[in-house]
Amino acid sequence: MSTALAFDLGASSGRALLGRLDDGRLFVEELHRFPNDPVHVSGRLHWDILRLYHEIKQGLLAAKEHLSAPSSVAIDSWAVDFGFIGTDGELLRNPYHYRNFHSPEMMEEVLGMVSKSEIYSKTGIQFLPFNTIYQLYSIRKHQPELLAGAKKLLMIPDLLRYFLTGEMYSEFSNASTTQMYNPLLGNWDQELISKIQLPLNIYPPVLQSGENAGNIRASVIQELGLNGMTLYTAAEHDTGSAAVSVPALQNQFAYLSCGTWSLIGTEIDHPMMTPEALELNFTNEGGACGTYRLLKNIMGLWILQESRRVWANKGALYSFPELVKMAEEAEPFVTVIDPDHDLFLTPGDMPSRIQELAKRTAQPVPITPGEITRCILESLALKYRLTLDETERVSGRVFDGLHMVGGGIYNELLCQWTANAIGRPVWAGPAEGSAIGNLAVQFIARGEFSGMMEARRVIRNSVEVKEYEPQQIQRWEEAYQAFRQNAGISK
Ligand code: LFR
Repeated sequence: MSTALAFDLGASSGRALLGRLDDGRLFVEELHRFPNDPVHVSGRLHWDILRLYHEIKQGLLAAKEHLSAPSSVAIDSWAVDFGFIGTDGELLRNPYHYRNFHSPEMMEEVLGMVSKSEIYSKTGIQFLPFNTIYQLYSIRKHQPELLAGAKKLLMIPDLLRYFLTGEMYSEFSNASTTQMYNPLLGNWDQELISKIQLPLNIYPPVLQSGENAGNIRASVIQELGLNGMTLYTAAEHDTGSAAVSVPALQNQFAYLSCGTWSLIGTEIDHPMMTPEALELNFTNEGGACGTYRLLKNIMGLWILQESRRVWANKGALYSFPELVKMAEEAEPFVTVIDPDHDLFLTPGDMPSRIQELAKRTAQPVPITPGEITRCILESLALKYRLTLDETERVSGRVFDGLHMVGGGIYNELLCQWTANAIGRPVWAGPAEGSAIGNLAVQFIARGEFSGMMEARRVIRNSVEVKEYEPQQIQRWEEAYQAFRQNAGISK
């Protein structure tokens, strides 16, 4: 029996999925699910990394007890964040959350030292103020003692792997999101790193996805009573794993990985670092099997998750399905916002921020949770339309529909509105995209899939893919034109 274990850590929860290959189909079973609650300490937002490691151990224990115990394991997580290892091999400080937000000035300062076009020509990565490079620059400026004590920098999955194996490696898909990795050199860009006076020697060797990343330490094997298990690198950036899971049968397709973030784009073989891609701030993140993701980040369901949290704190706890139902009943196309407005990046009172933006753009102010949820979901669907059009422009491709993967597909209204907004079908599934992609990479590494094509064929045969046909196309086209005006989107 061929089984593998995937740990997929998202911004609000993590999960361990056991995948079993049987007769050309992939069977998936969730063994463990746990919250991932960031913690505010002294005004800073941290990931609770030791708790996450504890949960990984719980997942390993559950897998060990399983009838078909896995022989390999891999970890993926969100990108850009990291921890430092000191000279004694210990973790220095708890890693910061990228929404801790080291302020946009850090990116501006770095761009004063190296031009945007130079950084882009070296990395191909979109400019987001929380990219590792700007976080590191901020640490150099404000906490130089921390950087001085750092022997190695490990991204979140690297760090968890290190706790398990004692070996320090980085991985291509996640390393690319630092905006310090040069895909043309196939390595960290030392010239860029030295131009902004960051340390040169703290970046570990970069493995590709699907490489052997070491054995679990004897002490961990003993503690958990494990039989040996090989640790592989997945596409350790969750979006990279999600892309592997897209059950597309042709090789030029558009996808939307829909969760806390919405990542929309297409898979390409070589980074496209063109002036147009730079102007539209498209990224070329590294992927599995040497692929790249030409895509853009859209703020995503984060705005709704935070709104829900704020309402709950005020004593009104709604489930997501309740919010979606209220949105469906609210009046259509009253107010739209640009979900990517800076106002929405940091945690906080999203309903008030939406109301503030509505006022600033002279639109009716949504009041009720139904009105606010409707505003968020319509605005997201319309932003997907804009970004899909841009993806076609930058890639020179034409897409006849959009694949949606990730937990966001449980929101059927959003799937339908996305189909309406793009005027093309949406194919939704799988929901556990990142974990399934993580498993697929392990099976590729083990030679049980010949490559991505076969992985996608098997996934297509194994998961439900729901098709949404576009409706009310004319109405949504008009709404799209109004969105571009009202949300202040000129291009
Ligand atoms: C999605 C994701 C995005 C990345 C953001 C921050 O989970 O990994 O791809 O831009 O989180 O790391």
